[in-house]
Amino acid sequence: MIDVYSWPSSNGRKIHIMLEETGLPYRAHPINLRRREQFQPDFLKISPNNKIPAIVDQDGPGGKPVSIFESGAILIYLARKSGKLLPADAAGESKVLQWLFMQVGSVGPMFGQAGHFRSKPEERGDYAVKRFTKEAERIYSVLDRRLSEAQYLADAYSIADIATFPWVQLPEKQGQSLADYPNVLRWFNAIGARPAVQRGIKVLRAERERMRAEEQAREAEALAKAAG
Ligand SMILES: N[C@@H](CCC(=O)N[C@@H](CS)C(=O)NCC(=O)O)C(=O)O
Repeated sequence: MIDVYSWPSSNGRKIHIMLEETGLPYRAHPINLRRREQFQPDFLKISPNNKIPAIVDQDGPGGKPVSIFESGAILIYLARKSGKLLPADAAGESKVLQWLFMQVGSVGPMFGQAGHFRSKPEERGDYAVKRFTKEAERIYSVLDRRLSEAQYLADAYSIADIATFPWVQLPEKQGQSLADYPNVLRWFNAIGARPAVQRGIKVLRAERERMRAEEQAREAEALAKAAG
């Protein structure tokens, strides 16, 4: 059994999709980022960078529990454990890892910064908005060029596609439109149509909605009290 400590954000969804694709048995535990649960001491023990996702495989190497943080490392671990979505030959593996590392090193951080600065430009500055929007545009073009010559980021559907897909779900946050990247759009639709992906993007969503509703109710109660 694999315990996954996560939230339905872009980085969390990669692991939820991977678990659904591989069929490995898992239990999902919400780490509510809005409530800053990523800073709880118990979570820190398995995720030293205080970020989701993290997993504990109760049946790790040698039959012993093992905890893993960093989504790229988790994807590689789950691929090796299941024997799926990462080729065993060195050339095939290297191709997948190149696009996987491009996601964790470029797509995630740059799209994240673009979304962050664009969400409050008046407060966060025009220079940063321009810089990260331009970088997001450049990265979308790199992906589009690659996907104009291949169906998937590597030779076949792999953990590189799973890592990248959730980051392309809200291009408007980075000031982009998939209409401008037809090959990314074709790839995005093909991956989004996979039943395991559809199941994966729903993981922990109900918990997030329930927690949001609770927060809103608490805020409404506090406002009503303050109003007398
Ligand atoms: N490099 C990390 C990034 C993980 C990450 O940024 N997670 C976000 C959610 S998508 C998070 O936990 N944010 C909470 C925080 O920064 O306090 C990975 O790929 O796992």
